[in-house]
Amino acid sequence: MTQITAPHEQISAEAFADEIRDYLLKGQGVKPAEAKVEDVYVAAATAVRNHLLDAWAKTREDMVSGNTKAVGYLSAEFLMGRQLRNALLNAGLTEQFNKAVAELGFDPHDVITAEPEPGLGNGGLGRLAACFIDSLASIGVPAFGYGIQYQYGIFRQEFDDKGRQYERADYWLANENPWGHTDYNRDVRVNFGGHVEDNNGRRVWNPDWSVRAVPVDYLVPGYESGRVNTLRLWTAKAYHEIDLRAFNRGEYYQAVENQVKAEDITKILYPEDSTPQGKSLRLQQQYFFVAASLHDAIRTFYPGQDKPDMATFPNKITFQLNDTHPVIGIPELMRILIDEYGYDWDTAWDITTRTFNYTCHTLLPEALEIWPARLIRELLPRHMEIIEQINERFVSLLQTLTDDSAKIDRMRIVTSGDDPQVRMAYLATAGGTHVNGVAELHSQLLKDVTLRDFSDLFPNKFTNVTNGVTPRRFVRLANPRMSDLITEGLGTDTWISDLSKLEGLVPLADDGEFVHRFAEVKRANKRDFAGFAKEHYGFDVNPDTMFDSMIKRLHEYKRQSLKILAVIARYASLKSGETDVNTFTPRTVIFGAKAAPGYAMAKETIQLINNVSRVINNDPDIQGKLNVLFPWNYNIELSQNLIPATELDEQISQAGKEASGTGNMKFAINGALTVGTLDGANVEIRERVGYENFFLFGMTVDEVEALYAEGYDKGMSRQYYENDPRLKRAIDMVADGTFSEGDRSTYQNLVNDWLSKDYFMTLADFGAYMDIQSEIEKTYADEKKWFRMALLNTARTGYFSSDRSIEDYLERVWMTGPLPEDPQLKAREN
Ligand code: AZC
Repeated sequence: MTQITAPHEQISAEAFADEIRDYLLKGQGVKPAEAKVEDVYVAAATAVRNHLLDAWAKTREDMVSGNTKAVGYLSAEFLMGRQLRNALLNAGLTEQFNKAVAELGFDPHDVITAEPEPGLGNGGLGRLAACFIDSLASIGVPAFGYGIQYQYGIFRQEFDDKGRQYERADYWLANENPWGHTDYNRDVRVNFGGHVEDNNGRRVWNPDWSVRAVPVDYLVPGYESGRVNTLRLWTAKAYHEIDLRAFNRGEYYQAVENQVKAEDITKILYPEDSTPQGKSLRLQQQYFFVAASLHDAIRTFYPGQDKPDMATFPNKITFQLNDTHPVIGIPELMRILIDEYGYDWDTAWDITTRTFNYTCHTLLPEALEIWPARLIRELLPRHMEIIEQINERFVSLLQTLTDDSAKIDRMRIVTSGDDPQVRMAYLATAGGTHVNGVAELHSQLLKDVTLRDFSDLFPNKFTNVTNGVTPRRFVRLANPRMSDLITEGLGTDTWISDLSKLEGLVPLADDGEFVHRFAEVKRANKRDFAGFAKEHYGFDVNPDTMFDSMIKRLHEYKRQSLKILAVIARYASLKSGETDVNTFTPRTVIFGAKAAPGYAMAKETIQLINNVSRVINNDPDIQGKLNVLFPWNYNIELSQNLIPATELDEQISQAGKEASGTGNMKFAINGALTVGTLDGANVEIRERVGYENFFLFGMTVDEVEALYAEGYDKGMSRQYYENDPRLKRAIDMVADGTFSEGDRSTYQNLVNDWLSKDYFMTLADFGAYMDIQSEIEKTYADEKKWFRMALLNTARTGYFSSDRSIEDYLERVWMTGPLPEDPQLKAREN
């Protein structure tokens, strides 16, 4: 893609300072001398936003009038992180901002950090959506991100004095939100409940209640592309705010009941990473944002038309279903086409299946959403009828393709029985054109295991798009020192929009001086992180230790417990003198992880990590050589500070469970070495960086399967405990109260699980994990070797840019045709 600099009109720092002064007065009502840093943040954000508005309008105009199919990315989560610095970078205004703010007497860093972080996502899936919309805009693809503006994002995690997690509401909208423009004039009515009637053969849905969907628009500026896309997050409002008669009777709660019911829909992000709960409200959320988005796309592409030619809809926009959360969009589009526009079933089905594609992000069966048919019928009676018909026709189709009735039964979208269930992943697979996994191994396992029957009968539906991460936020912004060094090494900064250029660093791995400077960058980043950790958490971090990080949601399959058991084992051997404190490689082990509030085992693991940290960090025998840090409330800001400082990244999930991982990509690009299993995108990272530059350990998918077949989870783990004294000692310490002030019951669930079930085979992989850690320490002792390996990780992971992922979607899934001409390029040519 053509990239040119100076995308938006360029202004001087003085002019930018004037604009900030102007917004301070007009927006905040203050002069610079009276302004608080929060005022300056709002004013500066407003100024940047205003600079993007022309390009935003132009991008929209080109999208509607152009011939390029647009992309609608439907996602219940967008984990954006703070916006200001990214907007400045992409708009080319960073320097002006720095100078202007300083001129007004403020520290640019303070202004940047005055922004609250919107946490509208749980983890990988939500962050991926945010990376993708950055890349779509940077490549210049006309696109909408569609989602929900939750009033409360992912909970704020805190730890109590026993090291237990507790959750606080994240009221991120407590103050002004200069980025989101609430567009009350473009609201959409979303209906629920009621019943369906027959009217001369036509089905008519008479809903019972409605909610007003109001869009809040966020600008998504591309990096030097001149394009500004839209992230449209819907918020729920009531049509009837207050019942005055009830109020006058003194029934204050009843008076606002409708309002509460409506606004509850977008009140809070479900804080689970995988298992669905709170079913009814969650289904309401899903339908709410998907229905609003589909209507929005129709009115955008057929402005003012009562009877649009919807056969052209799939040529105007293609909708990507980010996991199963938006899959209710399939029956909704069918309903719109049949009930609102009068199309026959076959035409409607053809349009619908050409409009949607589905990305699956999991391999855990429990994470594939399944809705009770009775719940869907209650909330969306017409949709349930349509789903039943889709199911019947699908079963008929299957009967023409196979005689295997057991297989047909397994593939039913609506299960048979007294309490039928709707399998959303199957509905998505049947109702869209393509299905993709998020890393090669994951896509293969989807075909071979999770959706095997479907891939047997519809092999062409399946494809892979390996995930990626945006180099703007996770390299250029997070790691400015390394970015400067890369630019110097390559003699250009074009790698920021074409990360494959990092390959040009490979020869520099044999340039001792360059490798030395690369190591210096890491050391400086470690010192910065030590300062950050002190300031935000009060931790004392010794930058002369190896920084070893494991940051991701807390889940048994990810195996934080493997890491903490290894730490305990190492601690025990230091205590007993088997490992010599004086020659041991000093390490700082850093965890970041939230547990779903109802996930007891995950919470117990958090408590254990915190208490291991307390005991080891305060043990004088260890002399500060081994430290465990667990900063609470892991979020995007913490990741941007920690990733550039990390030397060793832990990606140690049980093989066959992590769909892809994206943290693994961020770390490798930033020059950390990975210790990992052959799981998710680790496989591809290892292939690209070279086997010798990756610390591989543990069982493969096949070995895991073989061990299950032997009955591992029926009590075999105990053998591993009995046979490995290091493991036995570590588990015994957890059981005997070493990390619970003598209380033997605190970690009972964990210990019992390890010794009786251990479904994710932590114990079985323990030996290999300890061995690879020794090898890591040996390698680390040879600094030149380590940083040569680290540099090769950076040089060879350009593939994991989300720009590349988007290019793959364009080619394999969306097939949008040629992109519109780059407006900046055109301007320059003229
Ligand atoms: C995650 C996967 O667990 C992770 O492996 C992957 O990298 C990421 O999606 C992006 O594809 N899945 C989720 O976050 N799932 C949910 C429901 O949050």
